[in-house]
Amino acid sequence: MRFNAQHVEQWHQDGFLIIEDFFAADEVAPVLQDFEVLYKDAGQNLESNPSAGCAKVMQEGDDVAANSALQFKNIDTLPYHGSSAINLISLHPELIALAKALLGVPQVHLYQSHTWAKYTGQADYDQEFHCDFGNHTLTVPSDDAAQRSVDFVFYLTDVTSDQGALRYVTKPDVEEVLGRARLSASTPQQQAALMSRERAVIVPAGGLVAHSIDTMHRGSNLTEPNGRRFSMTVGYKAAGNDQIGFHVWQSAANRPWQNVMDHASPEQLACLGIPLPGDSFWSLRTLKLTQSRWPQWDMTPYFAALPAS
Ligand SMILES: O=C(O)CCC(=O)C(=O)O
Ligand SMILES: [Fe+2]
Repeated sequence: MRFNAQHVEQWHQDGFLIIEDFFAADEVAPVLQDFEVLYKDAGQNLESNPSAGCAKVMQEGDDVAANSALQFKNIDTLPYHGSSAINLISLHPELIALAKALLGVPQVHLYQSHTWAKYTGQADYDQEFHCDFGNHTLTVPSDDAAQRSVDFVFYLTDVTSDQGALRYVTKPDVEEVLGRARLSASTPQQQAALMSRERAVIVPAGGLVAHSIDTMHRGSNLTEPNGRRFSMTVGYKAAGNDQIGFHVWQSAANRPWQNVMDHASPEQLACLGIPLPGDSFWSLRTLKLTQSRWPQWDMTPYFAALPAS
C-alpha cells in the first residue's frame, strides 16, 4: 500500500493530500518517454521566438482568451497514442485503491484522464484561485465527500516552485481567511487573502497530489528558463454517481482504445464502465460480439464466468 489512514484523514481535513513518491522511478520512466514522443514538437515552436524559454507574463490589456488557449495547449485525453504505460497509469491499482479509500466507497469510476505539457514562455500559466466544480458538475460539490470526487494530479518531471507548482490553500485556512468555507473568491481582496496562505505542490517526478472539486487552488507560471512541466490529471468518482462528469469515453470510438483494452485487468476496465466477469450483461452473444470488436483483448475471465446454460 502506498498510503495509510493518516493520508485519508488529511485529505478529508485539508482537502489536499501530497504523496511525494507515489509512483516509482520505473513507473515514471516509460510514461515520460511517451510524453517525449507525444510532445516532441510542442516546446520547439518557441524557438522562432527571440525570447524563447523565457517566462511569458500577462500584461494589463493582453488578450486573456488567447493566453487561455495557449495555457491549455498540449492536453491529450485517454486513450493515448502511446505505450501501455501511459494508457494504464491513470488506472494503476494503487490509484484505484487510494480513490476508493478517500471516497470511502467500494467501486469507483474514472471520469477524467488527461495529459498536460507546460513550457516556460508558451503561456502565462498563472491563474486565480478557483475550485474545479464548475466543469465537473451542473450543481455544486456535495456535502458528502463520497458524492464528490477525487482529483489526482501527478507529475512526470520534477516540479519546483518556478516550474508551475500548483498553489493551494487548505480548507481550514480558506475558512479562516475568507470567514467560512467558500467555493469562489471573486474580489482582489479575497484573492490576496488566499495568497497569504498558499502552499505549493513541490514534488519530484512520481509525486502525486489528491484534492477534489471543492478545493481552492491555482495554476502558477513557469519562470525557470527553458522549464517544462509534464503532468496527468486523473479524476475518480463513486461508481453510479451521475452528477459528476468530464470526459465521455464512449464518444471517442475511433480513438486507440486497444491500447487500454488489450492490457487492462477486469478491475481496471470496470472503472471505465465495462462490467466485471460474471455480470449479467455478459451473455454468449455480448461476449462474442465484444471479442470481435477487440480481438486482442484477453476475455478469458469473462467467458469463464459465464454460467453454464
Ligand atoms: O496545472 C495546474 O497546476 C493547475 C491548473 C488548474 O487548476 C486548472 O486549470 O483548473
Ligand atoms: Fe483547477
